[in-house]
Amino acid sequence: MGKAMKDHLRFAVAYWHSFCWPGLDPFGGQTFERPWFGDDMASAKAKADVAFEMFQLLKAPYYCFHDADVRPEGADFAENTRNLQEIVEVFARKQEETGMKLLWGTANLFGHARYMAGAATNPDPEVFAFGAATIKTCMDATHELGGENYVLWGGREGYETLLNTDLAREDQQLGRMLNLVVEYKHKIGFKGTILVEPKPQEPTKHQYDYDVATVYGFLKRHGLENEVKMNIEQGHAILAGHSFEHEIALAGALGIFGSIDMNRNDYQSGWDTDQFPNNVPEVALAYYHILKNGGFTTGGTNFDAKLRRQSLDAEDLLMAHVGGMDICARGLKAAARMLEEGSLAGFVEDRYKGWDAPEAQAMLKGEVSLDDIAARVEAQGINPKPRSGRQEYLENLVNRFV
Ligand code: GLO
Ligand code: NI
Ligand code: NI
Ligand code: NI
Repeated sequence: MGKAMKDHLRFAVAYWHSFCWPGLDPFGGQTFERPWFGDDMASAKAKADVAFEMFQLLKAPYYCFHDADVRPEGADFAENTRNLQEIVEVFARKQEETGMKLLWGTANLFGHARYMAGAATNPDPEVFAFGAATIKTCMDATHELGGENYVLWGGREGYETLLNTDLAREDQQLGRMLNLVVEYKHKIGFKGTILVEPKPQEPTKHQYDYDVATVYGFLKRHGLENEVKMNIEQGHAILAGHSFEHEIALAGALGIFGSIDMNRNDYQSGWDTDQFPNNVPEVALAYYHILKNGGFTTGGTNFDAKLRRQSLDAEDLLMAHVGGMDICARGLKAAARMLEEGSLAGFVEDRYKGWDAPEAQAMLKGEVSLDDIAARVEAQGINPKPRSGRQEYLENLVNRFV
């Protein structure tokens, strides 16, 4: 593989699940007690101390955060901005001291009640404005901290019922918001990548950024396909009825692969369970497609994973990340060995043979019509024999490398 393992994995710790998640679910409240929980500036700073201490223990090179994870909630936009700025100064100092880097920043446009009906797609233009202003502040913070990407997960951009929803209008609003983000990125000279994170449902019944294919159509519609890439999450791929590697491979094929949110939804999950990864063959297939696509350029492996409600001990948080890193390292090694061994490339080459021929190229390039093709098939007596696919052999291959 050349580079050291961790340079390929580019691990990041997610601030929200690690240091803010209190162990609640829709049926019960907080189960965790942490000394740094609290909604004032002193708690936010205590949280930053413990977060950077853990980042260093893990030797994770990166972290990621939402504004609302790291600063106390202010009474208005101006106070939010001041609070965030105070924390950005703390983070800048800590990055300097520890060598930790920011993989990406993002705005939480889903937690506060004002975003109950969405942010960019909210029917109220003042919510759109408040959301846009908040994104600006978070992009400034990300830029100041040398963030390598900026992420937009469409928190509540979706609908609860079509009967009160104007789909065309909401698509236009969402497209305008993303264009504002891209325009601002260029204005301030932010060199990082803008990433959209698809998810099919939860918290809304239907999320607009459903999956990679849907978001690609959206980007094309709004002229953004060369400006925006994807942050792909394992659990979201499963909820959309795909596999993680499907979403990664498709983004690679469309030229919009960016980064991953690593976690695990297993076959029983009906919602985003955000477990830490625990299945090496699955992880190996994901990294196989990432490596095949050239590896991470600006993205990385962000653990968007949280402790189970019963994991009361803070030590579990450290162990969960250690275990997750181990699973990813094993998956990456297996993926690299699959690529090195090379038999898959041979199978693929074999499977598509024949397309180099001039007649085949003419079909692909649109130089011949259906009439021309039919005439040639008849004249040459073309009558293809079935080709062997070796599915069973191929799908077992990964298990020989894990
Ligand atoms: C929720 C998402 C969420 C995002 C985060 C960063 O399901 O996975 O955690 O990753 O808001 O954009
Ligand atoms: Ni995520
Ligand atoms: Ni998620
Ligand atoms: Ni999450």
